[in-house]
Amino acid sequence: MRRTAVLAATVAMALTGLLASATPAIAQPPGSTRDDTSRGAPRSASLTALAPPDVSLTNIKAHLNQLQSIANSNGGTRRSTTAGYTASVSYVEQRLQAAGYTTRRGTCTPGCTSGAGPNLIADWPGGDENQVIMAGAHLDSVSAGPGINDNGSGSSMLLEVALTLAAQNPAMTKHVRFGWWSDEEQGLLGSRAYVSSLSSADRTKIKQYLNFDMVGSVNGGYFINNITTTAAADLRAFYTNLGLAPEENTEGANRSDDASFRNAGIATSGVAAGASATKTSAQATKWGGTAGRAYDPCYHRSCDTTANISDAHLDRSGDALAYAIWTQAVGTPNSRDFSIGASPASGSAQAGQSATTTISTTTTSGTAQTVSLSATSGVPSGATATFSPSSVTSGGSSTLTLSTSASTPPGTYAVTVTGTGETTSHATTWTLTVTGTGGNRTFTNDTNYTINDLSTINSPVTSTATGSAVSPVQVSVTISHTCAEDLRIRLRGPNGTYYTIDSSGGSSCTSYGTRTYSVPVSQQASGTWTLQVTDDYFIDTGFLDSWTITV
Ligand code: DTR
Ligand code: ZN
Ligand code: ZN
Repeated sequence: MRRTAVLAATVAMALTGLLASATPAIAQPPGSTRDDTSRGAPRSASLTALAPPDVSLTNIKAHLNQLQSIANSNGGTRRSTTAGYTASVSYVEQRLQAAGYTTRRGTCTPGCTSGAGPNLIADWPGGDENQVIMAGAHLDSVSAGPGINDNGSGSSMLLEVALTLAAQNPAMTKHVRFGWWSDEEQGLLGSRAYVSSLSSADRTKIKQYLNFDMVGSVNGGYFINNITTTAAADLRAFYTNLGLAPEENTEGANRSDDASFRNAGIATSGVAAGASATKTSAQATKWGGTAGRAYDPCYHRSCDTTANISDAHLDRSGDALAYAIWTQAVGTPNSRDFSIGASPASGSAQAGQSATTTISTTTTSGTAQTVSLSATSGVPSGATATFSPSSVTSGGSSTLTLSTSASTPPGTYAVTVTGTGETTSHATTWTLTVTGTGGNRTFTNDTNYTINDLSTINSPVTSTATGSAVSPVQVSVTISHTCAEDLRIRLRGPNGTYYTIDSSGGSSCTSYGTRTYSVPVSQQASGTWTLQVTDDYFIDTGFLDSWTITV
């Protein structure tokens, strides 16, 4: 099937009637509109909607043929640890790059099979980077065969959807990312490595992950993962509107890469046509095919070749993904809009103390609007978030103070700050690390510094303690010097403030030895603390042996 021309409709509601296409490709669920108000942030009323495209089956099959010939020239397999796998990565990567994608190879570590090739990640530039919609497929096969249905089908379909998005280049509201996973057949290892490589803030930005594994089974069915959830809503609506009565993917539950994302708290769904389980007679009645036979009789076998594909299932899976992406991430950006950000983007506080960041807003289109600020998720227990002021005119900024309590559990928290404006709302993430009171907060410089007459030495230590210094800080100094009264000792904090902790002068000399000081301070704990020792008088000399500070 070829792609149809891009349809632009000025009013979203008009789409339903327009799309009475002869092919099953552009199905519009009954009563749906292009406005996703029901799923989250409201959009402006005057959207120019763009029809989801009919993804080319011919092109998907051309990619499948490429993967088949890659297997043929590499011992009949595309297993993650083989040249057939890396050649598959190169093929997909090269097509994506030519289309304008930003691609990245992600090393399959930690936890992957030794020698496994990389994951491939592709970002389509544009859309709100804080709202990432992801789709993925594993690109590796088992060693027994070329893996054309499992999972050349999902990989090729995903590639063609990505290329169609690039060719159409529509305005994007959300950011779209695609992933081709390594080492799935060894235990979902590539996708797990990818998810664990993300910071918690970046994980939080992924609002949904859709998985495509075995989407062209010759005797297939129409299965959707987590079919009753919000993440499945568009895929389900697409198949339901074709009258295909999709079912839950029970056979594939927790057996593909969506599990890696779901385990990290990300909403997931996906499409599958089935593996080695048997088609029931009820399914054969409603979907066609042969009851009592496996969905894919060549599952994990050498006969999983280009002959082992159902075109109808393959075709519909691509159109279903395009439908989901276009519904959720394509549209004309709001004509009156703002953006929001946190600077710094991360901070830390010891339990019981507070941290601050500046939340700034910018008018990105149209006139400025009132934006009220709130911390909508991620605030740790025992902590409170306060905005000063609590509402700004876009262009303005506010100070967010997060006050923790002694009972706040140590950990890293992705605090979502939502700005609710007049036409729309946007969120940003501030990553807050709460440290326990018990971590290492004591640092020592053991280097000897010779103290000459009428001169000054500086001995630094680097503190890695987080949050504010606990006042008074404790300082212990060991000096070998025959006249402590000669010495003036100062402590310099990371922010440059000097504290005099011992003054010179006196009528007689005592030897210094080890002395301790409690120094009231008001500044951060981390950074360079410097002990400065000045010898103000002649005759006696010595050396600074070591000093220790507890912040
Ligand atoms: N990821 C498949 C695992 C799997 C098993 N049954 C199903 C059903 C539908 C989709 C996937 C699966 C594999 O790679 O072997
Ligand atoms: Zn698979
Ligand atoms: Zn498999």
